[in-house]
Amino acid sequence: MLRETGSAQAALADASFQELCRRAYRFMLLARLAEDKLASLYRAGKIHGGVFLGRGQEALSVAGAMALRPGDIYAPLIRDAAGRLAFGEPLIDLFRTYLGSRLGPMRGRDGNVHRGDPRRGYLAMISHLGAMIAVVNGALFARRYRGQTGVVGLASLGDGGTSTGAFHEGINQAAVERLPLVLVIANNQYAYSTPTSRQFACKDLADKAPGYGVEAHRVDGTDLLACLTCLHEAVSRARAGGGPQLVVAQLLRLSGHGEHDDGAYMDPRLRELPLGRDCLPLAEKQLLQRGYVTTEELHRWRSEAQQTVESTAARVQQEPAPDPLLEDWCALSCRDMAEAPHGWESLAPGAKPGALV
Ligand SMILES: Cc1ncc(C[n+]2csc(CCOP(=O)(O)OP(=O)(O)O)c2C)c(N)n1
Repeated sequence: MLRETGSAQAALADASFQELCRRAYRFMLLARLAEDKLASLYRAGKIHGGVFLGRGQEALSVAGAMALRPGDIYAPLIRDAAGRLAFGEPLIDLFRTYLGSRLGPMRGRDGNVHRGDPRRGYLAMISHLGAMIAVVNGALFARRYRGQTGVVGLASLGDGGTSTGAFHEGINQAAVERLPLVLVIANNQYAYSTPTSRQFACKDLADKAPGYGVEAHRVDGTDLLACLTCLHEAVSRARAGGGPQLVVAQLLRLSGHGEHDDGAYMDPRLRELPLGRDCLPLAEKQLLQRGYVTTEELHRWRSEAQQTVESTAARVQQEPAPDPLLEDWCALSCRDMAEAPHGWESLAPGAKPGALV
């Protein structure tokens, strides 16, 4: 069955919906300002790996994470900085990973986004292209075998990811096993430089859902209020035993694939369509129109978020890089990642990381 997201906040009481919108907007804003800062650090040659941004996808990203509860499973992708923050990741982890700080969750060994906190159900991504669906399924099976109920797993995906075998296997398995999986597809019109016309032949990606026997939801990914409502609905249905839910959002990637890519292949006419709108100013307009915020609050929030971003970036730039002589070189997989206290503040510079294993 296909569900269109119509009336906002139908399932949510008005006061709590207002609070949800306000919080969601602040995470979107913080993510946008932080990513703008990362882009400028990249241009200044301060970041050695690639930089992959979620500009234009913050509303969808934040809505997915905010629909979850503690104990749920969250598998974000490269465009989910906003969702990661909303799921509880400290802002400093974003900067520490990109800037290669030894105090970061990956101890400076990953240059961009493969971080997580598995003990909290926050999974580190393997690959962008559908690989995380099976991992979320596995985590949901584990909860089921332990007798834990009411847990939902949310996996993020791009339109390109839906063309892979991993997508087919993952969604099919979730459907057959009626796992509480919410699969959120950000159809941002390109998979790197490949347009959707070269990616799939169905009219809409939501059309794939009935073939697998799962419920689909379509949403305008530029509209924060619609995203919050839709994701709340999808997560609630999965939690209530409705089986996997496929959410398909229409939006546009507002940057290149990464900051190394100018996106010159993108059709400029897409920016003129509703899906080409920037969700951040649109959210501001919506919140003001509904009387959920005042102009003064918006100004204050922006300046506070900018200060937080600047001070975090400055602090991380002073932190040590990994020392090859001290590293245990467990690549990206080691017991520390799953078992050490969140963040690596506890690991004093000079201490041997392997000591925690
Ligand atoms: C198995 C695999 N093949 C190729 C890549 C390189 N790659 C990373 S992202 C990407 C495009 C993904 O497009 P889409 O799923 O639409 O997500 P978007 O980047 O648009 O958010 C590619 C080809 C990869 N990470 N993994």
